Amino acid sequence: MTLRRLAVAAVALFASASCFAQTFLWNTYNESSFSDAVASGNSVTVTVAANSRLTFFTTSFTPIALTNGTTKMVNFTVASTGGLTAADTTTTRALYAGFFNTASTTSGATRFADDTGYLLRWNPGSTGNGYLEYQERGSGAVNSLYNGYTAATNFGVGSSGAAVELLDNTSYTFSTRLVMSAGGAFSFGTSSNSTNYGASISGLPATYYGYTNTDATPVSSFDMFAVLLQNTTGSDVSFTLTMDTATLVGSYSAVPEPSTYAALAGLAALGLVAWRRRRATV
Ligand SMILES: [Ca+2]
Ligand SMILES: [Ca+2]
Repeated sequence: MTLRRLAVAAVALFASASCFAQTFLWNTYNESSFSDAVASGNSVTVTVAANSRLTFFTTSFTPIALTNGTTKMVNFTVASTGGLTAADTTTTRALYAGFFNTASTTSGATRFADDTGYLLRWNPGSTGNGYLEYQERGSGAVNSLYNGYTAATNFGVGSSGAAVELLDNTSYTFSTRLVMSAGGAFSFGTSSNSTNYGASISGLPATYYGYTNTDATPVSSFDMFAVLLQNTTGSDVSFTLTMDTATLVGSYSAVPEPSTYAALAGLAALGLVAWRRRRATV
């Protein structure tokens, strides 16, 4: 390899570092205690004990800061060997996902108490037809991402709102659109159509598209992403969450290890210096 090619390759490697360095560190909370750094990577699987709820969350990414007039997409896929089908339709909801602001407290046994944000819930419904709803969490709430919210509001689904229950052993891809209007109001999407929805779920017989009304007093920065699974069965279940990196790039990026950047920057600098010296002597 010529020195020039080495320099070009080094620069390209450095430029792409923020794209491939999507290393999420995952933690769990079982409503009584935290387990930190239980898994890492874009696709992870955890065990949810029988008749329990597990919160599965990460803070290892550059915060999503929604300035006025911006939209951010976050996509992820979930599957569970149990806990989704025939969930308790009167007192519990099977699957939740949320975007939160940690108030810069991300460790300790009461770290959730000061968190704010939004929680989406796939509600299995009382008639067998599930739907998406959301709630806003206020600060000073109890130390659980399951509690401490405003009343739930159904997502608007227009005329395309037919939905069914989520099933066990099936992969569902959630696509979420976080919108901050020019005037500073937050919403999940602006319409239930396929291009402006706030949340869609594919994997159902028909893709679900929904959106929320605007929140004029929004949470505008999110530094924690969480998924909660309610295992309503009497057996432990396996739950897998996969982040869609293709969509995360450009929305927000995980933070590479500082040593990675330092090494790549050093390699790029050395390559450029060598190339310039070689050119100067030709
Ligand atoms: Ca906190
Ligand atoms: Ca609000």
